Amino acid sequence: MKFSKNFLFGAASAAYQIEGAWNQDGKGMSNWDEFSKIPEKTFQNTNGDVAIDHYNRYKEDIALMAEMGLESYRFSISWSRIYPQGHGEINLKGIEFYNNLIDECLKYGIVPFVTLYHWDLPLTLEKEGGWLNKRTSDAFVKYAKTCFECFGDRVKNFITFNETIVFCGHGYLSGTHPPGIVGDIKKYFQAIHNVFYSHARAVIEYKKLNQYGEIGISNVFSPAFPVNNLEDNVFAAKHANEYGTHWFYDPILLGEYPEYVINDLKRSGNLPDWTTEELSTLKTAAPLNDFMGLNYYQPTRVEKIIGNFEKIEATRENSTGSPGNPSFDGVYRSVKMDDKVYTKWDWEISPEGFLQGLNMLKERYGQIKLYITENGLGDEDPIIEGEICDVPRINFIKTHLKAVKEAISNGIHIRGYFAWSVIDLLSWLNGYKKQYGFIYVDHKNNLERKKKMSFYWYKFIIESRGEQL
Ligand code: BGP
Repeated sequence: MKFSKNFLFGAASAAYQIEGAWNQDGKGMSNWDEFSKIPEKTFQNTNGDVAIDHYNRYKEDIALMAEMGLESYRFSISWSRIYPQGHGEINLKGIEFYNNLIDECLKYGIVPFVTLYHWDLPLTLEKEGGWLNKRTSDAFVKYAKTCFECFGDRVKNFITFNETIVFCGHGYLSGTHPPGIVGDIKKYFQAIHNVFYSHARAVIEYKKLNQYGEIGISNVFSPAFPVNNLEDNVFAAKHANEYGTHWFYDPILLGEYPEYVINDLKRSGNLPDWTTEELSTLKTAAPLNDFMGLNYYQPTRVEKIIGNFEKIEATRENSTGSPGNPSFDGVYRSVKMDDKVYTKWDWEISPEGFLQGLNMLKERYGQIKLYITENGLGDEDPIIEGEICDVPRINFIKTHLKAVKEAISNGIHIRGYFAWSVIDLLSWLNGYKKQYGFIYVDHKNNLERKKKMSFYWYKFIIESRGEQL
């Protein structure tokens, strides 16, 4: 089977991780511009001040993407380039940059797939309470409308938010992303709700403009499975899916939060402070949502915690997605299993879990349009005689694309696949050491770009529409 002509083969990035130029052309400070400078917050104190300087080298990068035959490029807009203070004055230089970037994509027939919020919040807004302040929602809607109005003639695919569970979880539970708050469950749920309300409002505004494009959101997709069939562990997996999946998918796709979690939050006093207007806005927006973006890296294997649960202090090292942590409510823990395969950063490699999870989604939400908006292998790529031989990445993407193929033949509606990442970039908590790209960036040699083995492989897969996977 070949992937149909409608299926988009893409690759992704995010502004803070590639652009650099943190204070160029009128850009305001973002929360990450500040947070990454706090000693020990990031791996070897790396930050995105320069990143891979994509802001100044985008033409070269897009030309490489075109050479690879990329059909779509998912990138994010840095809010503080458009509104340096979050709201207020617009920065025309910021608009100009993204206009140029979009036009450069279109020059080669690359479909721009635009994320509005990939974690870099204007610092002024963070200081005013960030996602806990409902005025941030107003500012987001204004920013989103500006992007629709300025870019929507050429951009037909918008993603509002990237991975709400990650920036809220890291921001309010583990404290390893801005605003660096630790263990505040109430704030965690409040921030999530404010984000989803903002998403819903942006979707409604987008549809009013009749731009005949599509809008959705990208969520982490990490389906939970019990480590064995013991009743306790089966329960743990159900609990984990309610909190980690349904809480994030139901409000978008069904327009309401899952009862199971609501009941728990009522008991524990952690229910967000929401209004009936906000809840009805979620309901109104749900059917207007065009697609769901899934960021899949690994499943979660869980077991129930029996007896007392020892809280472990969150550190950068134990907050980077590897198993071993207890859930915030002490109900279950994620487990590294002997019979599974893991990356160097202890992320499980499981195309089977991907397929199984996709079937679970279909069961709960029916036929929805999906894009895989992130999937890829973080590795330290071997360099042999000057060539970047990232064979493990080829195998990773190959097996996951095969799972996508199988899912499509099972009637799951997947319209595109975006590898993370198009080019090596800054990992939020793992610096430049953890590589994901098809294109290598030489940090010892003026950030020179070099094609990896996977570059040629992906080019071939796109050309042959995955027939030989
Ligand atoms: C996702 C983010 C990306 C990217 C990716 C890889 O959660 O949306 O921005 O960072 O994960 O993560 P890491 O760099 O931690 O391996």
